[in-house]
Amino acid sequence: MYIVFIIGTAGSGKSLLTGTFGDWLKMSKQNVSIVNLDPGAVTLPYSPDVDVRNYVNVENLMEEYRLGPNGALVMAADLIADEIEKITEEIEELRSDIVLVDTSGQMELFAFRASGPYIANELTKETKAIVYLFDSVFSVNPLNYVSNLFLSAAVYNRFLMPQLHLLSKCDLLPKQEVQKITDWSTSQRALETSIEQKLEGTKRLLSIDMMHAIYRLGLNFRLLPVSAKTNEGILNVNSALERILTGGEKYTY
Ligand SMILES: Nc1nc2c(ncn2[C@@H]2O[C@H](COP(=O)(O)OP(=O)(O)O)[C@@H](O)[C@H]2O)c(=O)[nH]1
Ligand SMILES: [Mg+2]
Repeated sequence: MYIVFIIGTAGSGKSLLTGTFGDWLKMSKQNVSIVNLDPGAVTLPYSPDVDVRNYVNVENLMEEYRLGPNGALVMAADLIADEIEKITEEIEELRSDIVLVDTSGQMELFAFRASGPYIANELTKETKAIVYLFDSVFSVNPLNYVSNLFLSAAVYNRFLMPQLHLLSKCDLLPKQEVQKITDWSTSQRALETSIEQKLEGTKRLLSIDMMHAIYRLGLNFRLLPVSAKTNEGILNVNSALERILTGGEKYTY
């Protein structure tokens, strides 16, 4: 069994990609299950096989502890850790070959609290990977793009799992814009040129410095464009994931 955590900033398309990719894997005759780890999800674009909302209820927490929605979400994120054995049992009973895990809408609840990496590590002892989403529309600006690179590096440092980086919602940008952003991910020169064209003043200096730091630290990597609306790029995403998880084999024979 392989476990894939989908992570990205709020609204970057985690839930929809979880659903779309799950459907795509099913159509490819792969034995896939979906886990919802977002206690704050109101509606989901898929029906989860395991749902953390059956274990923690944000509305009850708000009432019981007189918390606002944010406080309750933080508390819920930590309470999931106490239920990890039961959730793991539920996942193992599914006997799937690949499990997609949709994480909290607000990324920091999963990535930047103690409970997130604990949950990720304890959730079965199977082989795991992270899919990190760069929102296309947000990433058009080179300063946003480099900022997001640092965020993805922070996620990597927190989980220390193989990480695949996707440019999500690529259907929302013209083809040449998508190409430009993916070029930034493989060519420092391309990124530098765009920073010089699009930014000035402090933003330009900051972006250049951050870009140099990224290349010095080896944090750069290839971004794969994907759309959960049109399915564009899904095949590439799957091939890259297979390479990471299985060395290029299918999950289910
Ligand atoms: N056009 C387009 N919209 C998307 C795509 N993926 C997600 N969305 C929309 O973006 C919004 C946020 O998506 P969601 O999956 O809930 O993001 P999450 O907060 O990361 O789980 C929703 O309105 C989705 O319908 C995509 O690939 N293309
Ligand atoms: Mg979501």
